[in-house]
Amino acid sequence: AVALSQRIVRASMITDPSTVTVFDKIITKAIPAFVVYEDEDVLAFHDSAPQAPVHIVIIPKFRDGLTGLSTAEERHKQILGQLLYTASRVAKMEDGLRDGYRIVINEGGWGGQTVLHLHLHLLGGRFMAWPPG
Ligand code: D5M
Repeated sequence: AVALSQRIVRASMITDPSTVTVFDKIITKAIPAFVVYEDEDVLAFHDSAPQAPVHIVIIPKFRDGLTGLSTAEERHKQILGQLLYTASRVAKMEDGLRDGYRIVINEGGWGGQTVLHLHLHLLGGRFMAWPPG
């Protein structure tokens, strides 16, 4: 019951998809982040509320309507591939992920999404239980 109420609180944090999110501020360096990888298209940085010993967020630098996975369109196929490929590359750089890791995309209220800018979670450094919470 506690977990469900937390989820509902998280779901209610989702607001207007046209708004600037905290990730825009990280992209423009208006707020600091521990960046582990960056190129023209994607940015990877430490999650500020880590759920595992290694917890990295990977985002497209240009949101282009991708508030989440549910708004993906044909034109997004390349960036979607780049995000997963980046996860694979970043995972290789992280000692704590040598024994495996988990990729998560939280989508929508019941998926536990709080930031309306598509992002992958790269988690590891401990055994990742299944099913997830
Ligand atoms: O994941 C959104 C994630 O974004 C959540 O795990 C916290 C993280 N977050 C939020 N603000 C920051 C800053 N400023 N730096 C680093 N990480 C941040 P979701 O899947 O939408 O719940």
